[in-house]
Amino acid sequence: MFTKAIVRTPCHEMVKGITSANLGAPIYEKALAQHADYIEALIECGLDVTILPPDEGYPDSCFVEDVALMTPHCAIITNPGADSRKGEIESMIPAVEEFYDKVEFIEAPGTVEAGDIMMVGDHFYIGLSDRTNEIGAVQMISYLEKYGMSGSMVEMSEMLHLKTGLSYLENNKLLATGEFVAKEEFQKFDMIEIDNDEAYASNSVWINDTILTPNGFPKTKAKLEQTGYKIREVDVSEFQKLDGGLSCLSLRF
Ligand code: CIR
Repeated sequence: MFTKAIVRTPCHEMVKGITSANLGAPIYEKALAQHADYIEALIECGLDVTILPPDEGYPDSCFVEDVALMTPHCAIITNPGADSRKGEIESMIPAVEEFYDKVEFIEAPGTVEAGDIMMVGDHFYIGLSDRTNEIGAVQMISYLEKYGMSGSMVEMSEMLHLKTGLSYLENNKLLATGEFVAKEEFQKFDMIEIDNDEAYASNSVWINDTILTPNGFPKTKAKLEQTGYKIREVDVSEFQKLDGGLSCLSLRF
C-alpha cells in the first residue's frame, strides 16, 4: 500500500533531455498536460502527491524516480550515472527529508539510478546498466541490509534501466520483456510477457491495486485486464520521446 508520491513538473529544457528514442523532441505544453493527467491518476489511486517545482537547468529532472529510492524503512539518494543528471539530487534531498528521518547516500565512484531498482517486498533487484555500476549496487545493498532488507544484482545489456523492461505488479505478478523474460531469477514469478512491439508498456506501475499503464498498447492492456486489477491508462508520449517510462515520473512510498 502506498500513501504518498513525489513528482516534479517538467522544466522548459526538458525538450533537450537525453534520448535514444528517435521519436523527435517532446512538445513542452503537451508534456505539461500529460504530466497533469499523470498526477490525477496518482490521486485517483489514493496518493497524497507532492508536486516539486521545475528544476531549470536539469532537462531530465522530471524523471524523479532515478534520484532516490524510497523504502518503508529509509530513503537512499542516488548518484546518477548520467553526468547531466548528477545535480538533480540537490533539490531532491530536502524534498525527501520532509518524509524520512533516515536518509542515506550513494557515493562516487558508485553510481545508481533507481529506475534500475525493482522492489519486491523486502527484496530489491538492482540492474547493472550503463547508469548503475557494481560499486553503487554494493553500496545500495549494504544500506538495504542495514535496515533489514536485501538486494541482488541483475546483469543486463539491452535496456536503459531495469524497469524499462520489468515491472512488479504485486501478488507474484511480473511484467517482463526482452532480455528479462528468460532470466533465471525471475522464473519464480507469474510472468506476463510483453511483446517486443509493445515493450514500452512493460514499464507499468502497480499502485494500490490499480495498474497505471501507457495508452496505445492494446495487447498489453488486454493482458493486464486478466490480472483483476483496475487499469488506468495514461498518455505519456512526450516522455517516451526521452526514453522515460511511467514509473520514472514519480516516487511512490
Ligand atoms: C534519461 O536518459 O536519463 C532520461 N531521458 C530518461 C530517464 C528515464 N528513467 C527511468 O526509466 N527510470
